[in-house]
Amino acid sequence: IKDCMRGRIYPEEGKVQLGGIKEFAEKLKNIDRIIIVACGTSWHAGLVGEYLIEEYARIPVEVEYASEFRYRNPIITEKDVVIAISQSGETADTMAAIEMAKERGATIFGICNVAGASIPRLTHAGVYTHAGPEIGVASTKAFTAQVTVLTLMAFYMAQQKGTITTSKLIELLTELDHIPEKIQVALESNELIKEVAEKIKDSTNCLFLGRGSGFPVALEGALKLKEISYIHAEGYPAAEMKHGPIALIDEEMPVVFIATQNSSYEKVISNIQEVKARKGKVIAIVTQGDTEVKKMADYCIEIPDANEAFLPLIATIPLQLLSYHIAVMRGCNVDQPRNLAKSVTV
Ligand code: F1P
Repeated sequence: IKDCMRGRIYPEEGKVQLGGIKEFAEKLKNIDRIIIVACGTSWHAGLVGEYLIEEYARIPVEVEYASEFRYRNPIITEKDVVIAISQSGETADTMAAIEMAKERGATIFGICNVAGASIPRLTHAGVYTHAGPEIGVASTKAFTAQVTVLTLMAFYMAQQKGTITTSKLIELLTELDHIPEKIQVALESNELIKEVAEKIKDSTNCLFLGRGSGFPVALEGALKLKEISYIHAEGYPAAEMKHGPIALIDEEMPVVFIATQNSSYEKVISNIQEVKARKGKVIAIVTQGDTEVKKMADYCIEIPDANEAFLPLIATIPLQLLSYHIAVMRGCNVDQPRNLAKSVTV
């Protein structure tokens, strides 16, 4: 967290420095809009970025699948900043989206793993995650690192625009500084997660539901399960459940809820009730010490309490572990899933 390339946080002073984009500090005060382009897991990180940038820097954000955006004729101006996110730095769709936005005058920032890849060469500025290459094909630590960089970017932009007070930044940066310890605590649920995996490993479908910053976490949980265990899984905003997916719920359907004690807690509880009323199996990621969700859920996995801004950094970890254990139990190769390439270059 402290050592993203040329980036540093000063919790005591309430200050963020991001060397990689510092030449654009002035421009950031006057931009109209940010467009985030990415694919797969990186796109989910982009959705977390949207939540954070809009919440703290008050800049409108659009998050686009690069694979779709590149073939549209989008309206882009010189006052737009495009943030391209890619673990490999080689994804062809993301590169094509950057080239198109650049031709139309946008400023391009990149969030990639390391220098030397193709995408950083196409951008005007950027921040490296330095997470190291993923050993497996499916992105895991890359997601955490991308979200960390986006968090720093959101706070940096808020600082530049004056949309956040120093005391609020001190509070947020102090908490951010302790997120690695909270992730460590989340990892301690590994044995329990293995037990849950055993119970649902033979399912053919699985739903993941969350609200607010928990929604991209739900999408990412579903994608990991699909990618490495080949179970059909869908992520939805919890409130969308009643607009379709609810028809699928019966005793055979595990539903994973991001049900931590954040702004949408009460609403998520009522979504859980709706699933239980239809005999769905509920697995809930809850805040340590929770009692309400525990009364209803079949399995609860606790994570430490955190500001909603940092929820994706912590809540994604148990979902990655859940997919991992299910995949291993089903005899799947977690590092080399069928049909998936590490860099999608065509
Ligand atoms: C995007 C991505 C990954 C996914 C898989 C295929 O890659 O969709 O999120 O796990 O490896 O590619 P990238 O642009 O982030 O390298």
